[in-house]
Parts: sequence; C-alpha cells; structure tokens
Amino acid sequence: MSESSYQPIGTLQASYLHALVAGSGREADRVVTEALDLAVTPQQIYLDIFQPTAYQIGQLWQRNKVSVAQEHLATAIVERQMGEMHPMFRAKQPRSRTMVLGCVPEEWHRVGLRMVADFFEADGWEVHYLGANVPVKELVGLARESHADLVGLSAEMIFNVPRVSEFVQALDQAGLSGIPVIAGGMPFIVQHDLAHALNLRGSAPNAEEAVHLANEIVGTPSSPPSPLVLAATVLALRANYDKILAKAIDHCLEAGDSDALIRAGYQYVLRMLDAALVAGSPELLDGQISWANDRQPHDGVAPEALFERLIRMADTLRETLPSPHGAIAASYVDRLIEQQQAYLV
Ligand code: B12
Repeated sequence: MSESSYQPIGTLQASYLHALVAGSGREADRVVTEALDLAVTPQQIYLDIFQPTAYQIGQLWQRNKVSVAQEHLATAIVERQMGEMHPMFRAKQPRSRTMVLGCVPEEWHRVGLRMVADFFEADGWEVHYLGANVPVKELVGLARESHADLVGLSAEMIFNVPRVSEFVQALDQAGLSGIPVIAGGMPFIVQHDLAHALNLRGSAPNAEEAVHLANEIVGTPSSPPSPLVLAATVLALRANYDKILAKAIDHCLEAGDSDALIRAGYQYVLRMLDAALVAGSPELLDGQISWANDRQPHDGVAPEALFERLIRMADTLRETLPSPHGAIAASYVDRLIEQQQAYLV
C-alpha cells in the first residue's frame, strides 16, 4: 500500500468504527463510498477497515463498553456491506480451481471466512462457501462431489480447534487425504505452528495471505514427482497433445483471438513443456518469458494476452490430463504465469 493511500485509510477506519459503534448503517455506507472514491481497493476496505474494526468492536465488548446488541448490529452492517461489495470480487479470469470453505461445527464466527471466500473468488477460484457451524460429514461430502482442490476451515474459538482435527480425520477416512486442508482464525494467528501440529498444509492470518498460501500449495505437488511419475506425465501429455491444443485454442477463440497465431504459440509452449518435463526441470523454462516478451509484441501479442493464454493452458492441462499428471504439468506452466505477471502494466 502506498504512503499516500495509507493515511486516509487510518482516518476512514476510525470513522467506520465510530459509525458501527453508533449503529449507523448509513454512516458506515458513507465511509465505504468515500473509500472507494479515494481509490481504496475493495480488498483494502476488507483488510484495513472491516477487519480491524471488528477486532476493536470485540475489545469494546470484552471491556463492556459496547453491548451485545451493538456488537450484533455492527456485525450485521459489515456482513450486509460485504454482500453489496461481493460483485467487486468477481474474477476477470476464472481458473479451474475449486475449494470448499466452512467453519467447523459450533463455530459461529463466519465473517473472516467470508472475506477469505471473496478473496479467492477474485483470484478466479470456484468457491463453495458454507458459512458458520458446518457439519463435518457435509463438508467432506461436498469436498468429494465438487472435486475440491483445497479445503479451508475456520476456527475462531480455541475450544473449537479439536474440531479441525476431526475434520482432517474424516477426510482421511473418506479416502480424500490427498485434498490439502488449510485453516485460519484467532488460534492460528496466536500460535504459528498450530497448523503443523494439526497435520494441516498451512494457515494464514488474513484473506490475502490465504490466497498466496493456497496457490503455493496447489501449484506445487506435495513432493517433487519421481522420475517414473514424470515419465508417465510426459506420456500422458503426448497422448493428449491434440486434445489439449484444441481445448486451449477453443478457450481463446471464445475470447475472440485469431486461430493461427494462437495455435503456433501453444504448439511452441507444449514443445517447451515436454522438454522441461523430460528433463524434470521447470527451471529450464525460465528464460522463455523474457524471450517471449521481447518477441511477441512484434507479432501483435500483448503481455496481457500472453498471460491469459498461459492461464488457459494451465487450466486445460489440469482439466484434460489424469491425476497427478495434470497438476504436475500445470505447475510448470504456473511458474511461467508467475513470471509473466511482472510484465503486466
Ligand atoms: C462478531 C463476533 C461474534 C459474532 C459472530 C457473528 C458472525 N456472523 O460471524 C457472535 C455473536 C456469533 C459471536 C459469538 C461469540 N463470541 Co465473538 N466475536 C465477534 C468479533 C467481535 C468479530 C469477529 C469478526 O468478524 N472478525 C473479523 C474477521 C475479518 O477477522 P477474522 O475472523 O480474524 O478473520 C481473518 C483471519 O483470521 C483469517 N481467517 C479466518 N478464517 C480463515 C480460514 C482460512 C482457511 C484461512 C486460511 C484464514 C482465515 O482471514 C480472515 C480475513 O482476513 C470478535 C472479535 C475478534 N477479535 O475477531 C469476537 C470474539 C472472537 N468473540 C469472542 C467470544 C468470547 C465469543 C463468544 C464465546 C461469546 C459468548 N459468550 O457467547 C461466542 C462464541 C460463539 C462460537 N461458539 O463461535 C471473543 C473470543 C475471546 C477468546 N479468548 O477467544 C472475541 C475475540 C471478542 C473479545 N475480544 O472478547 N462473536
């Protein structure tokens, strides 16, 4: 966040707290409108205005300075505003990654998880947000049916931490131990290695870091694939070459691009990917992005278009190749996507 936008956020946050303590939804709306007018992003409004204000309301309640009714009203205003802001979190570029999010049983604090859900949606994930107090069996069932790439659990109260472990066990018993589980909530902020102790893939203190963590987990197979698995990935890639090419091109044509250029570009990418997989070295591709950004503008391909096409390719690999080969091949392309991000204006 820039120095210039930081100062108003502090002031806006103070006004927002004032509005919530006064129970004035109208004044709270005015603060949000002012923030948006000042080009504060919806993400900053969530993390730098809503979240600290909720924590302060909690402290005021703890010290008996606001009543239960005031706290309930404040939370209702925040949730209403999040609902109104939700369309601002629609991804421009959906990705084929699915997640299930829920609060563990008996956990009623759902605002933080809902923020997490919106941040993931903005990042292009397909999000199934189940809210508060979700029965373990139901969450496991949906994780299976939706072929979730990730599950996120929220536990705000320390007494609910054991429910996180129950969930992990239930997932194991359902034969779904391959789905990574992450968690968040106050106990995970206070004790950094709690996630590790509970056998989770990680935890994050806020919605922004949750997305980084998840992309890191899903983008990287849990352990580097063995040479045998890599060889099978290469075979799967070659066997599905035409299908992958056709699907990826199809996606781009939907976006209105021209066929021949895209085909040539994707053929090139697939040849490079094949070589990197044979070598078992994603690093082999590293020079390609700077090369492409020198060359491609002369062929009429803007950095943004290249970025989107790489995302399409990663998604197509995940959709088309059987597990674990889709994830392995796509993780090589994800590396390129990350590097391409530096070239976007
Ligand atoms: C609103 C509120 C409630 C509401 C919740 C309503 C709702 N719709 O959510 C209600 C009234 C239900 C409630 C009930 C209770 N509450 Co309450 N509540 C709060 C309050 C004020 C705000 C919560 C909130 O909205 N936070 C804002 C969000 C944005 O922050 P967050 O939850 O931390 O989420 C972020 C991160 O943690 C992370 N994250 C969260 N989930 C996940 C998940 C994943 C996968 C990842 C990666 C990250 C992640 O990302 C989020 C977004 O950036 C907090 C104060 C506080 N410190 O949070 C107290 C607070 C949590 N409550 C507290 C208490 C004591 C209770 C009750 C026991 C009160 C009672 N006597 O009944 C009950 C327990 C209910 C239960 N079993 O769950 C205490 C807990 C104290 C403690 N020692 O643990 C707090 C801290 C208040 C205080 N200062 O005393 N509460």
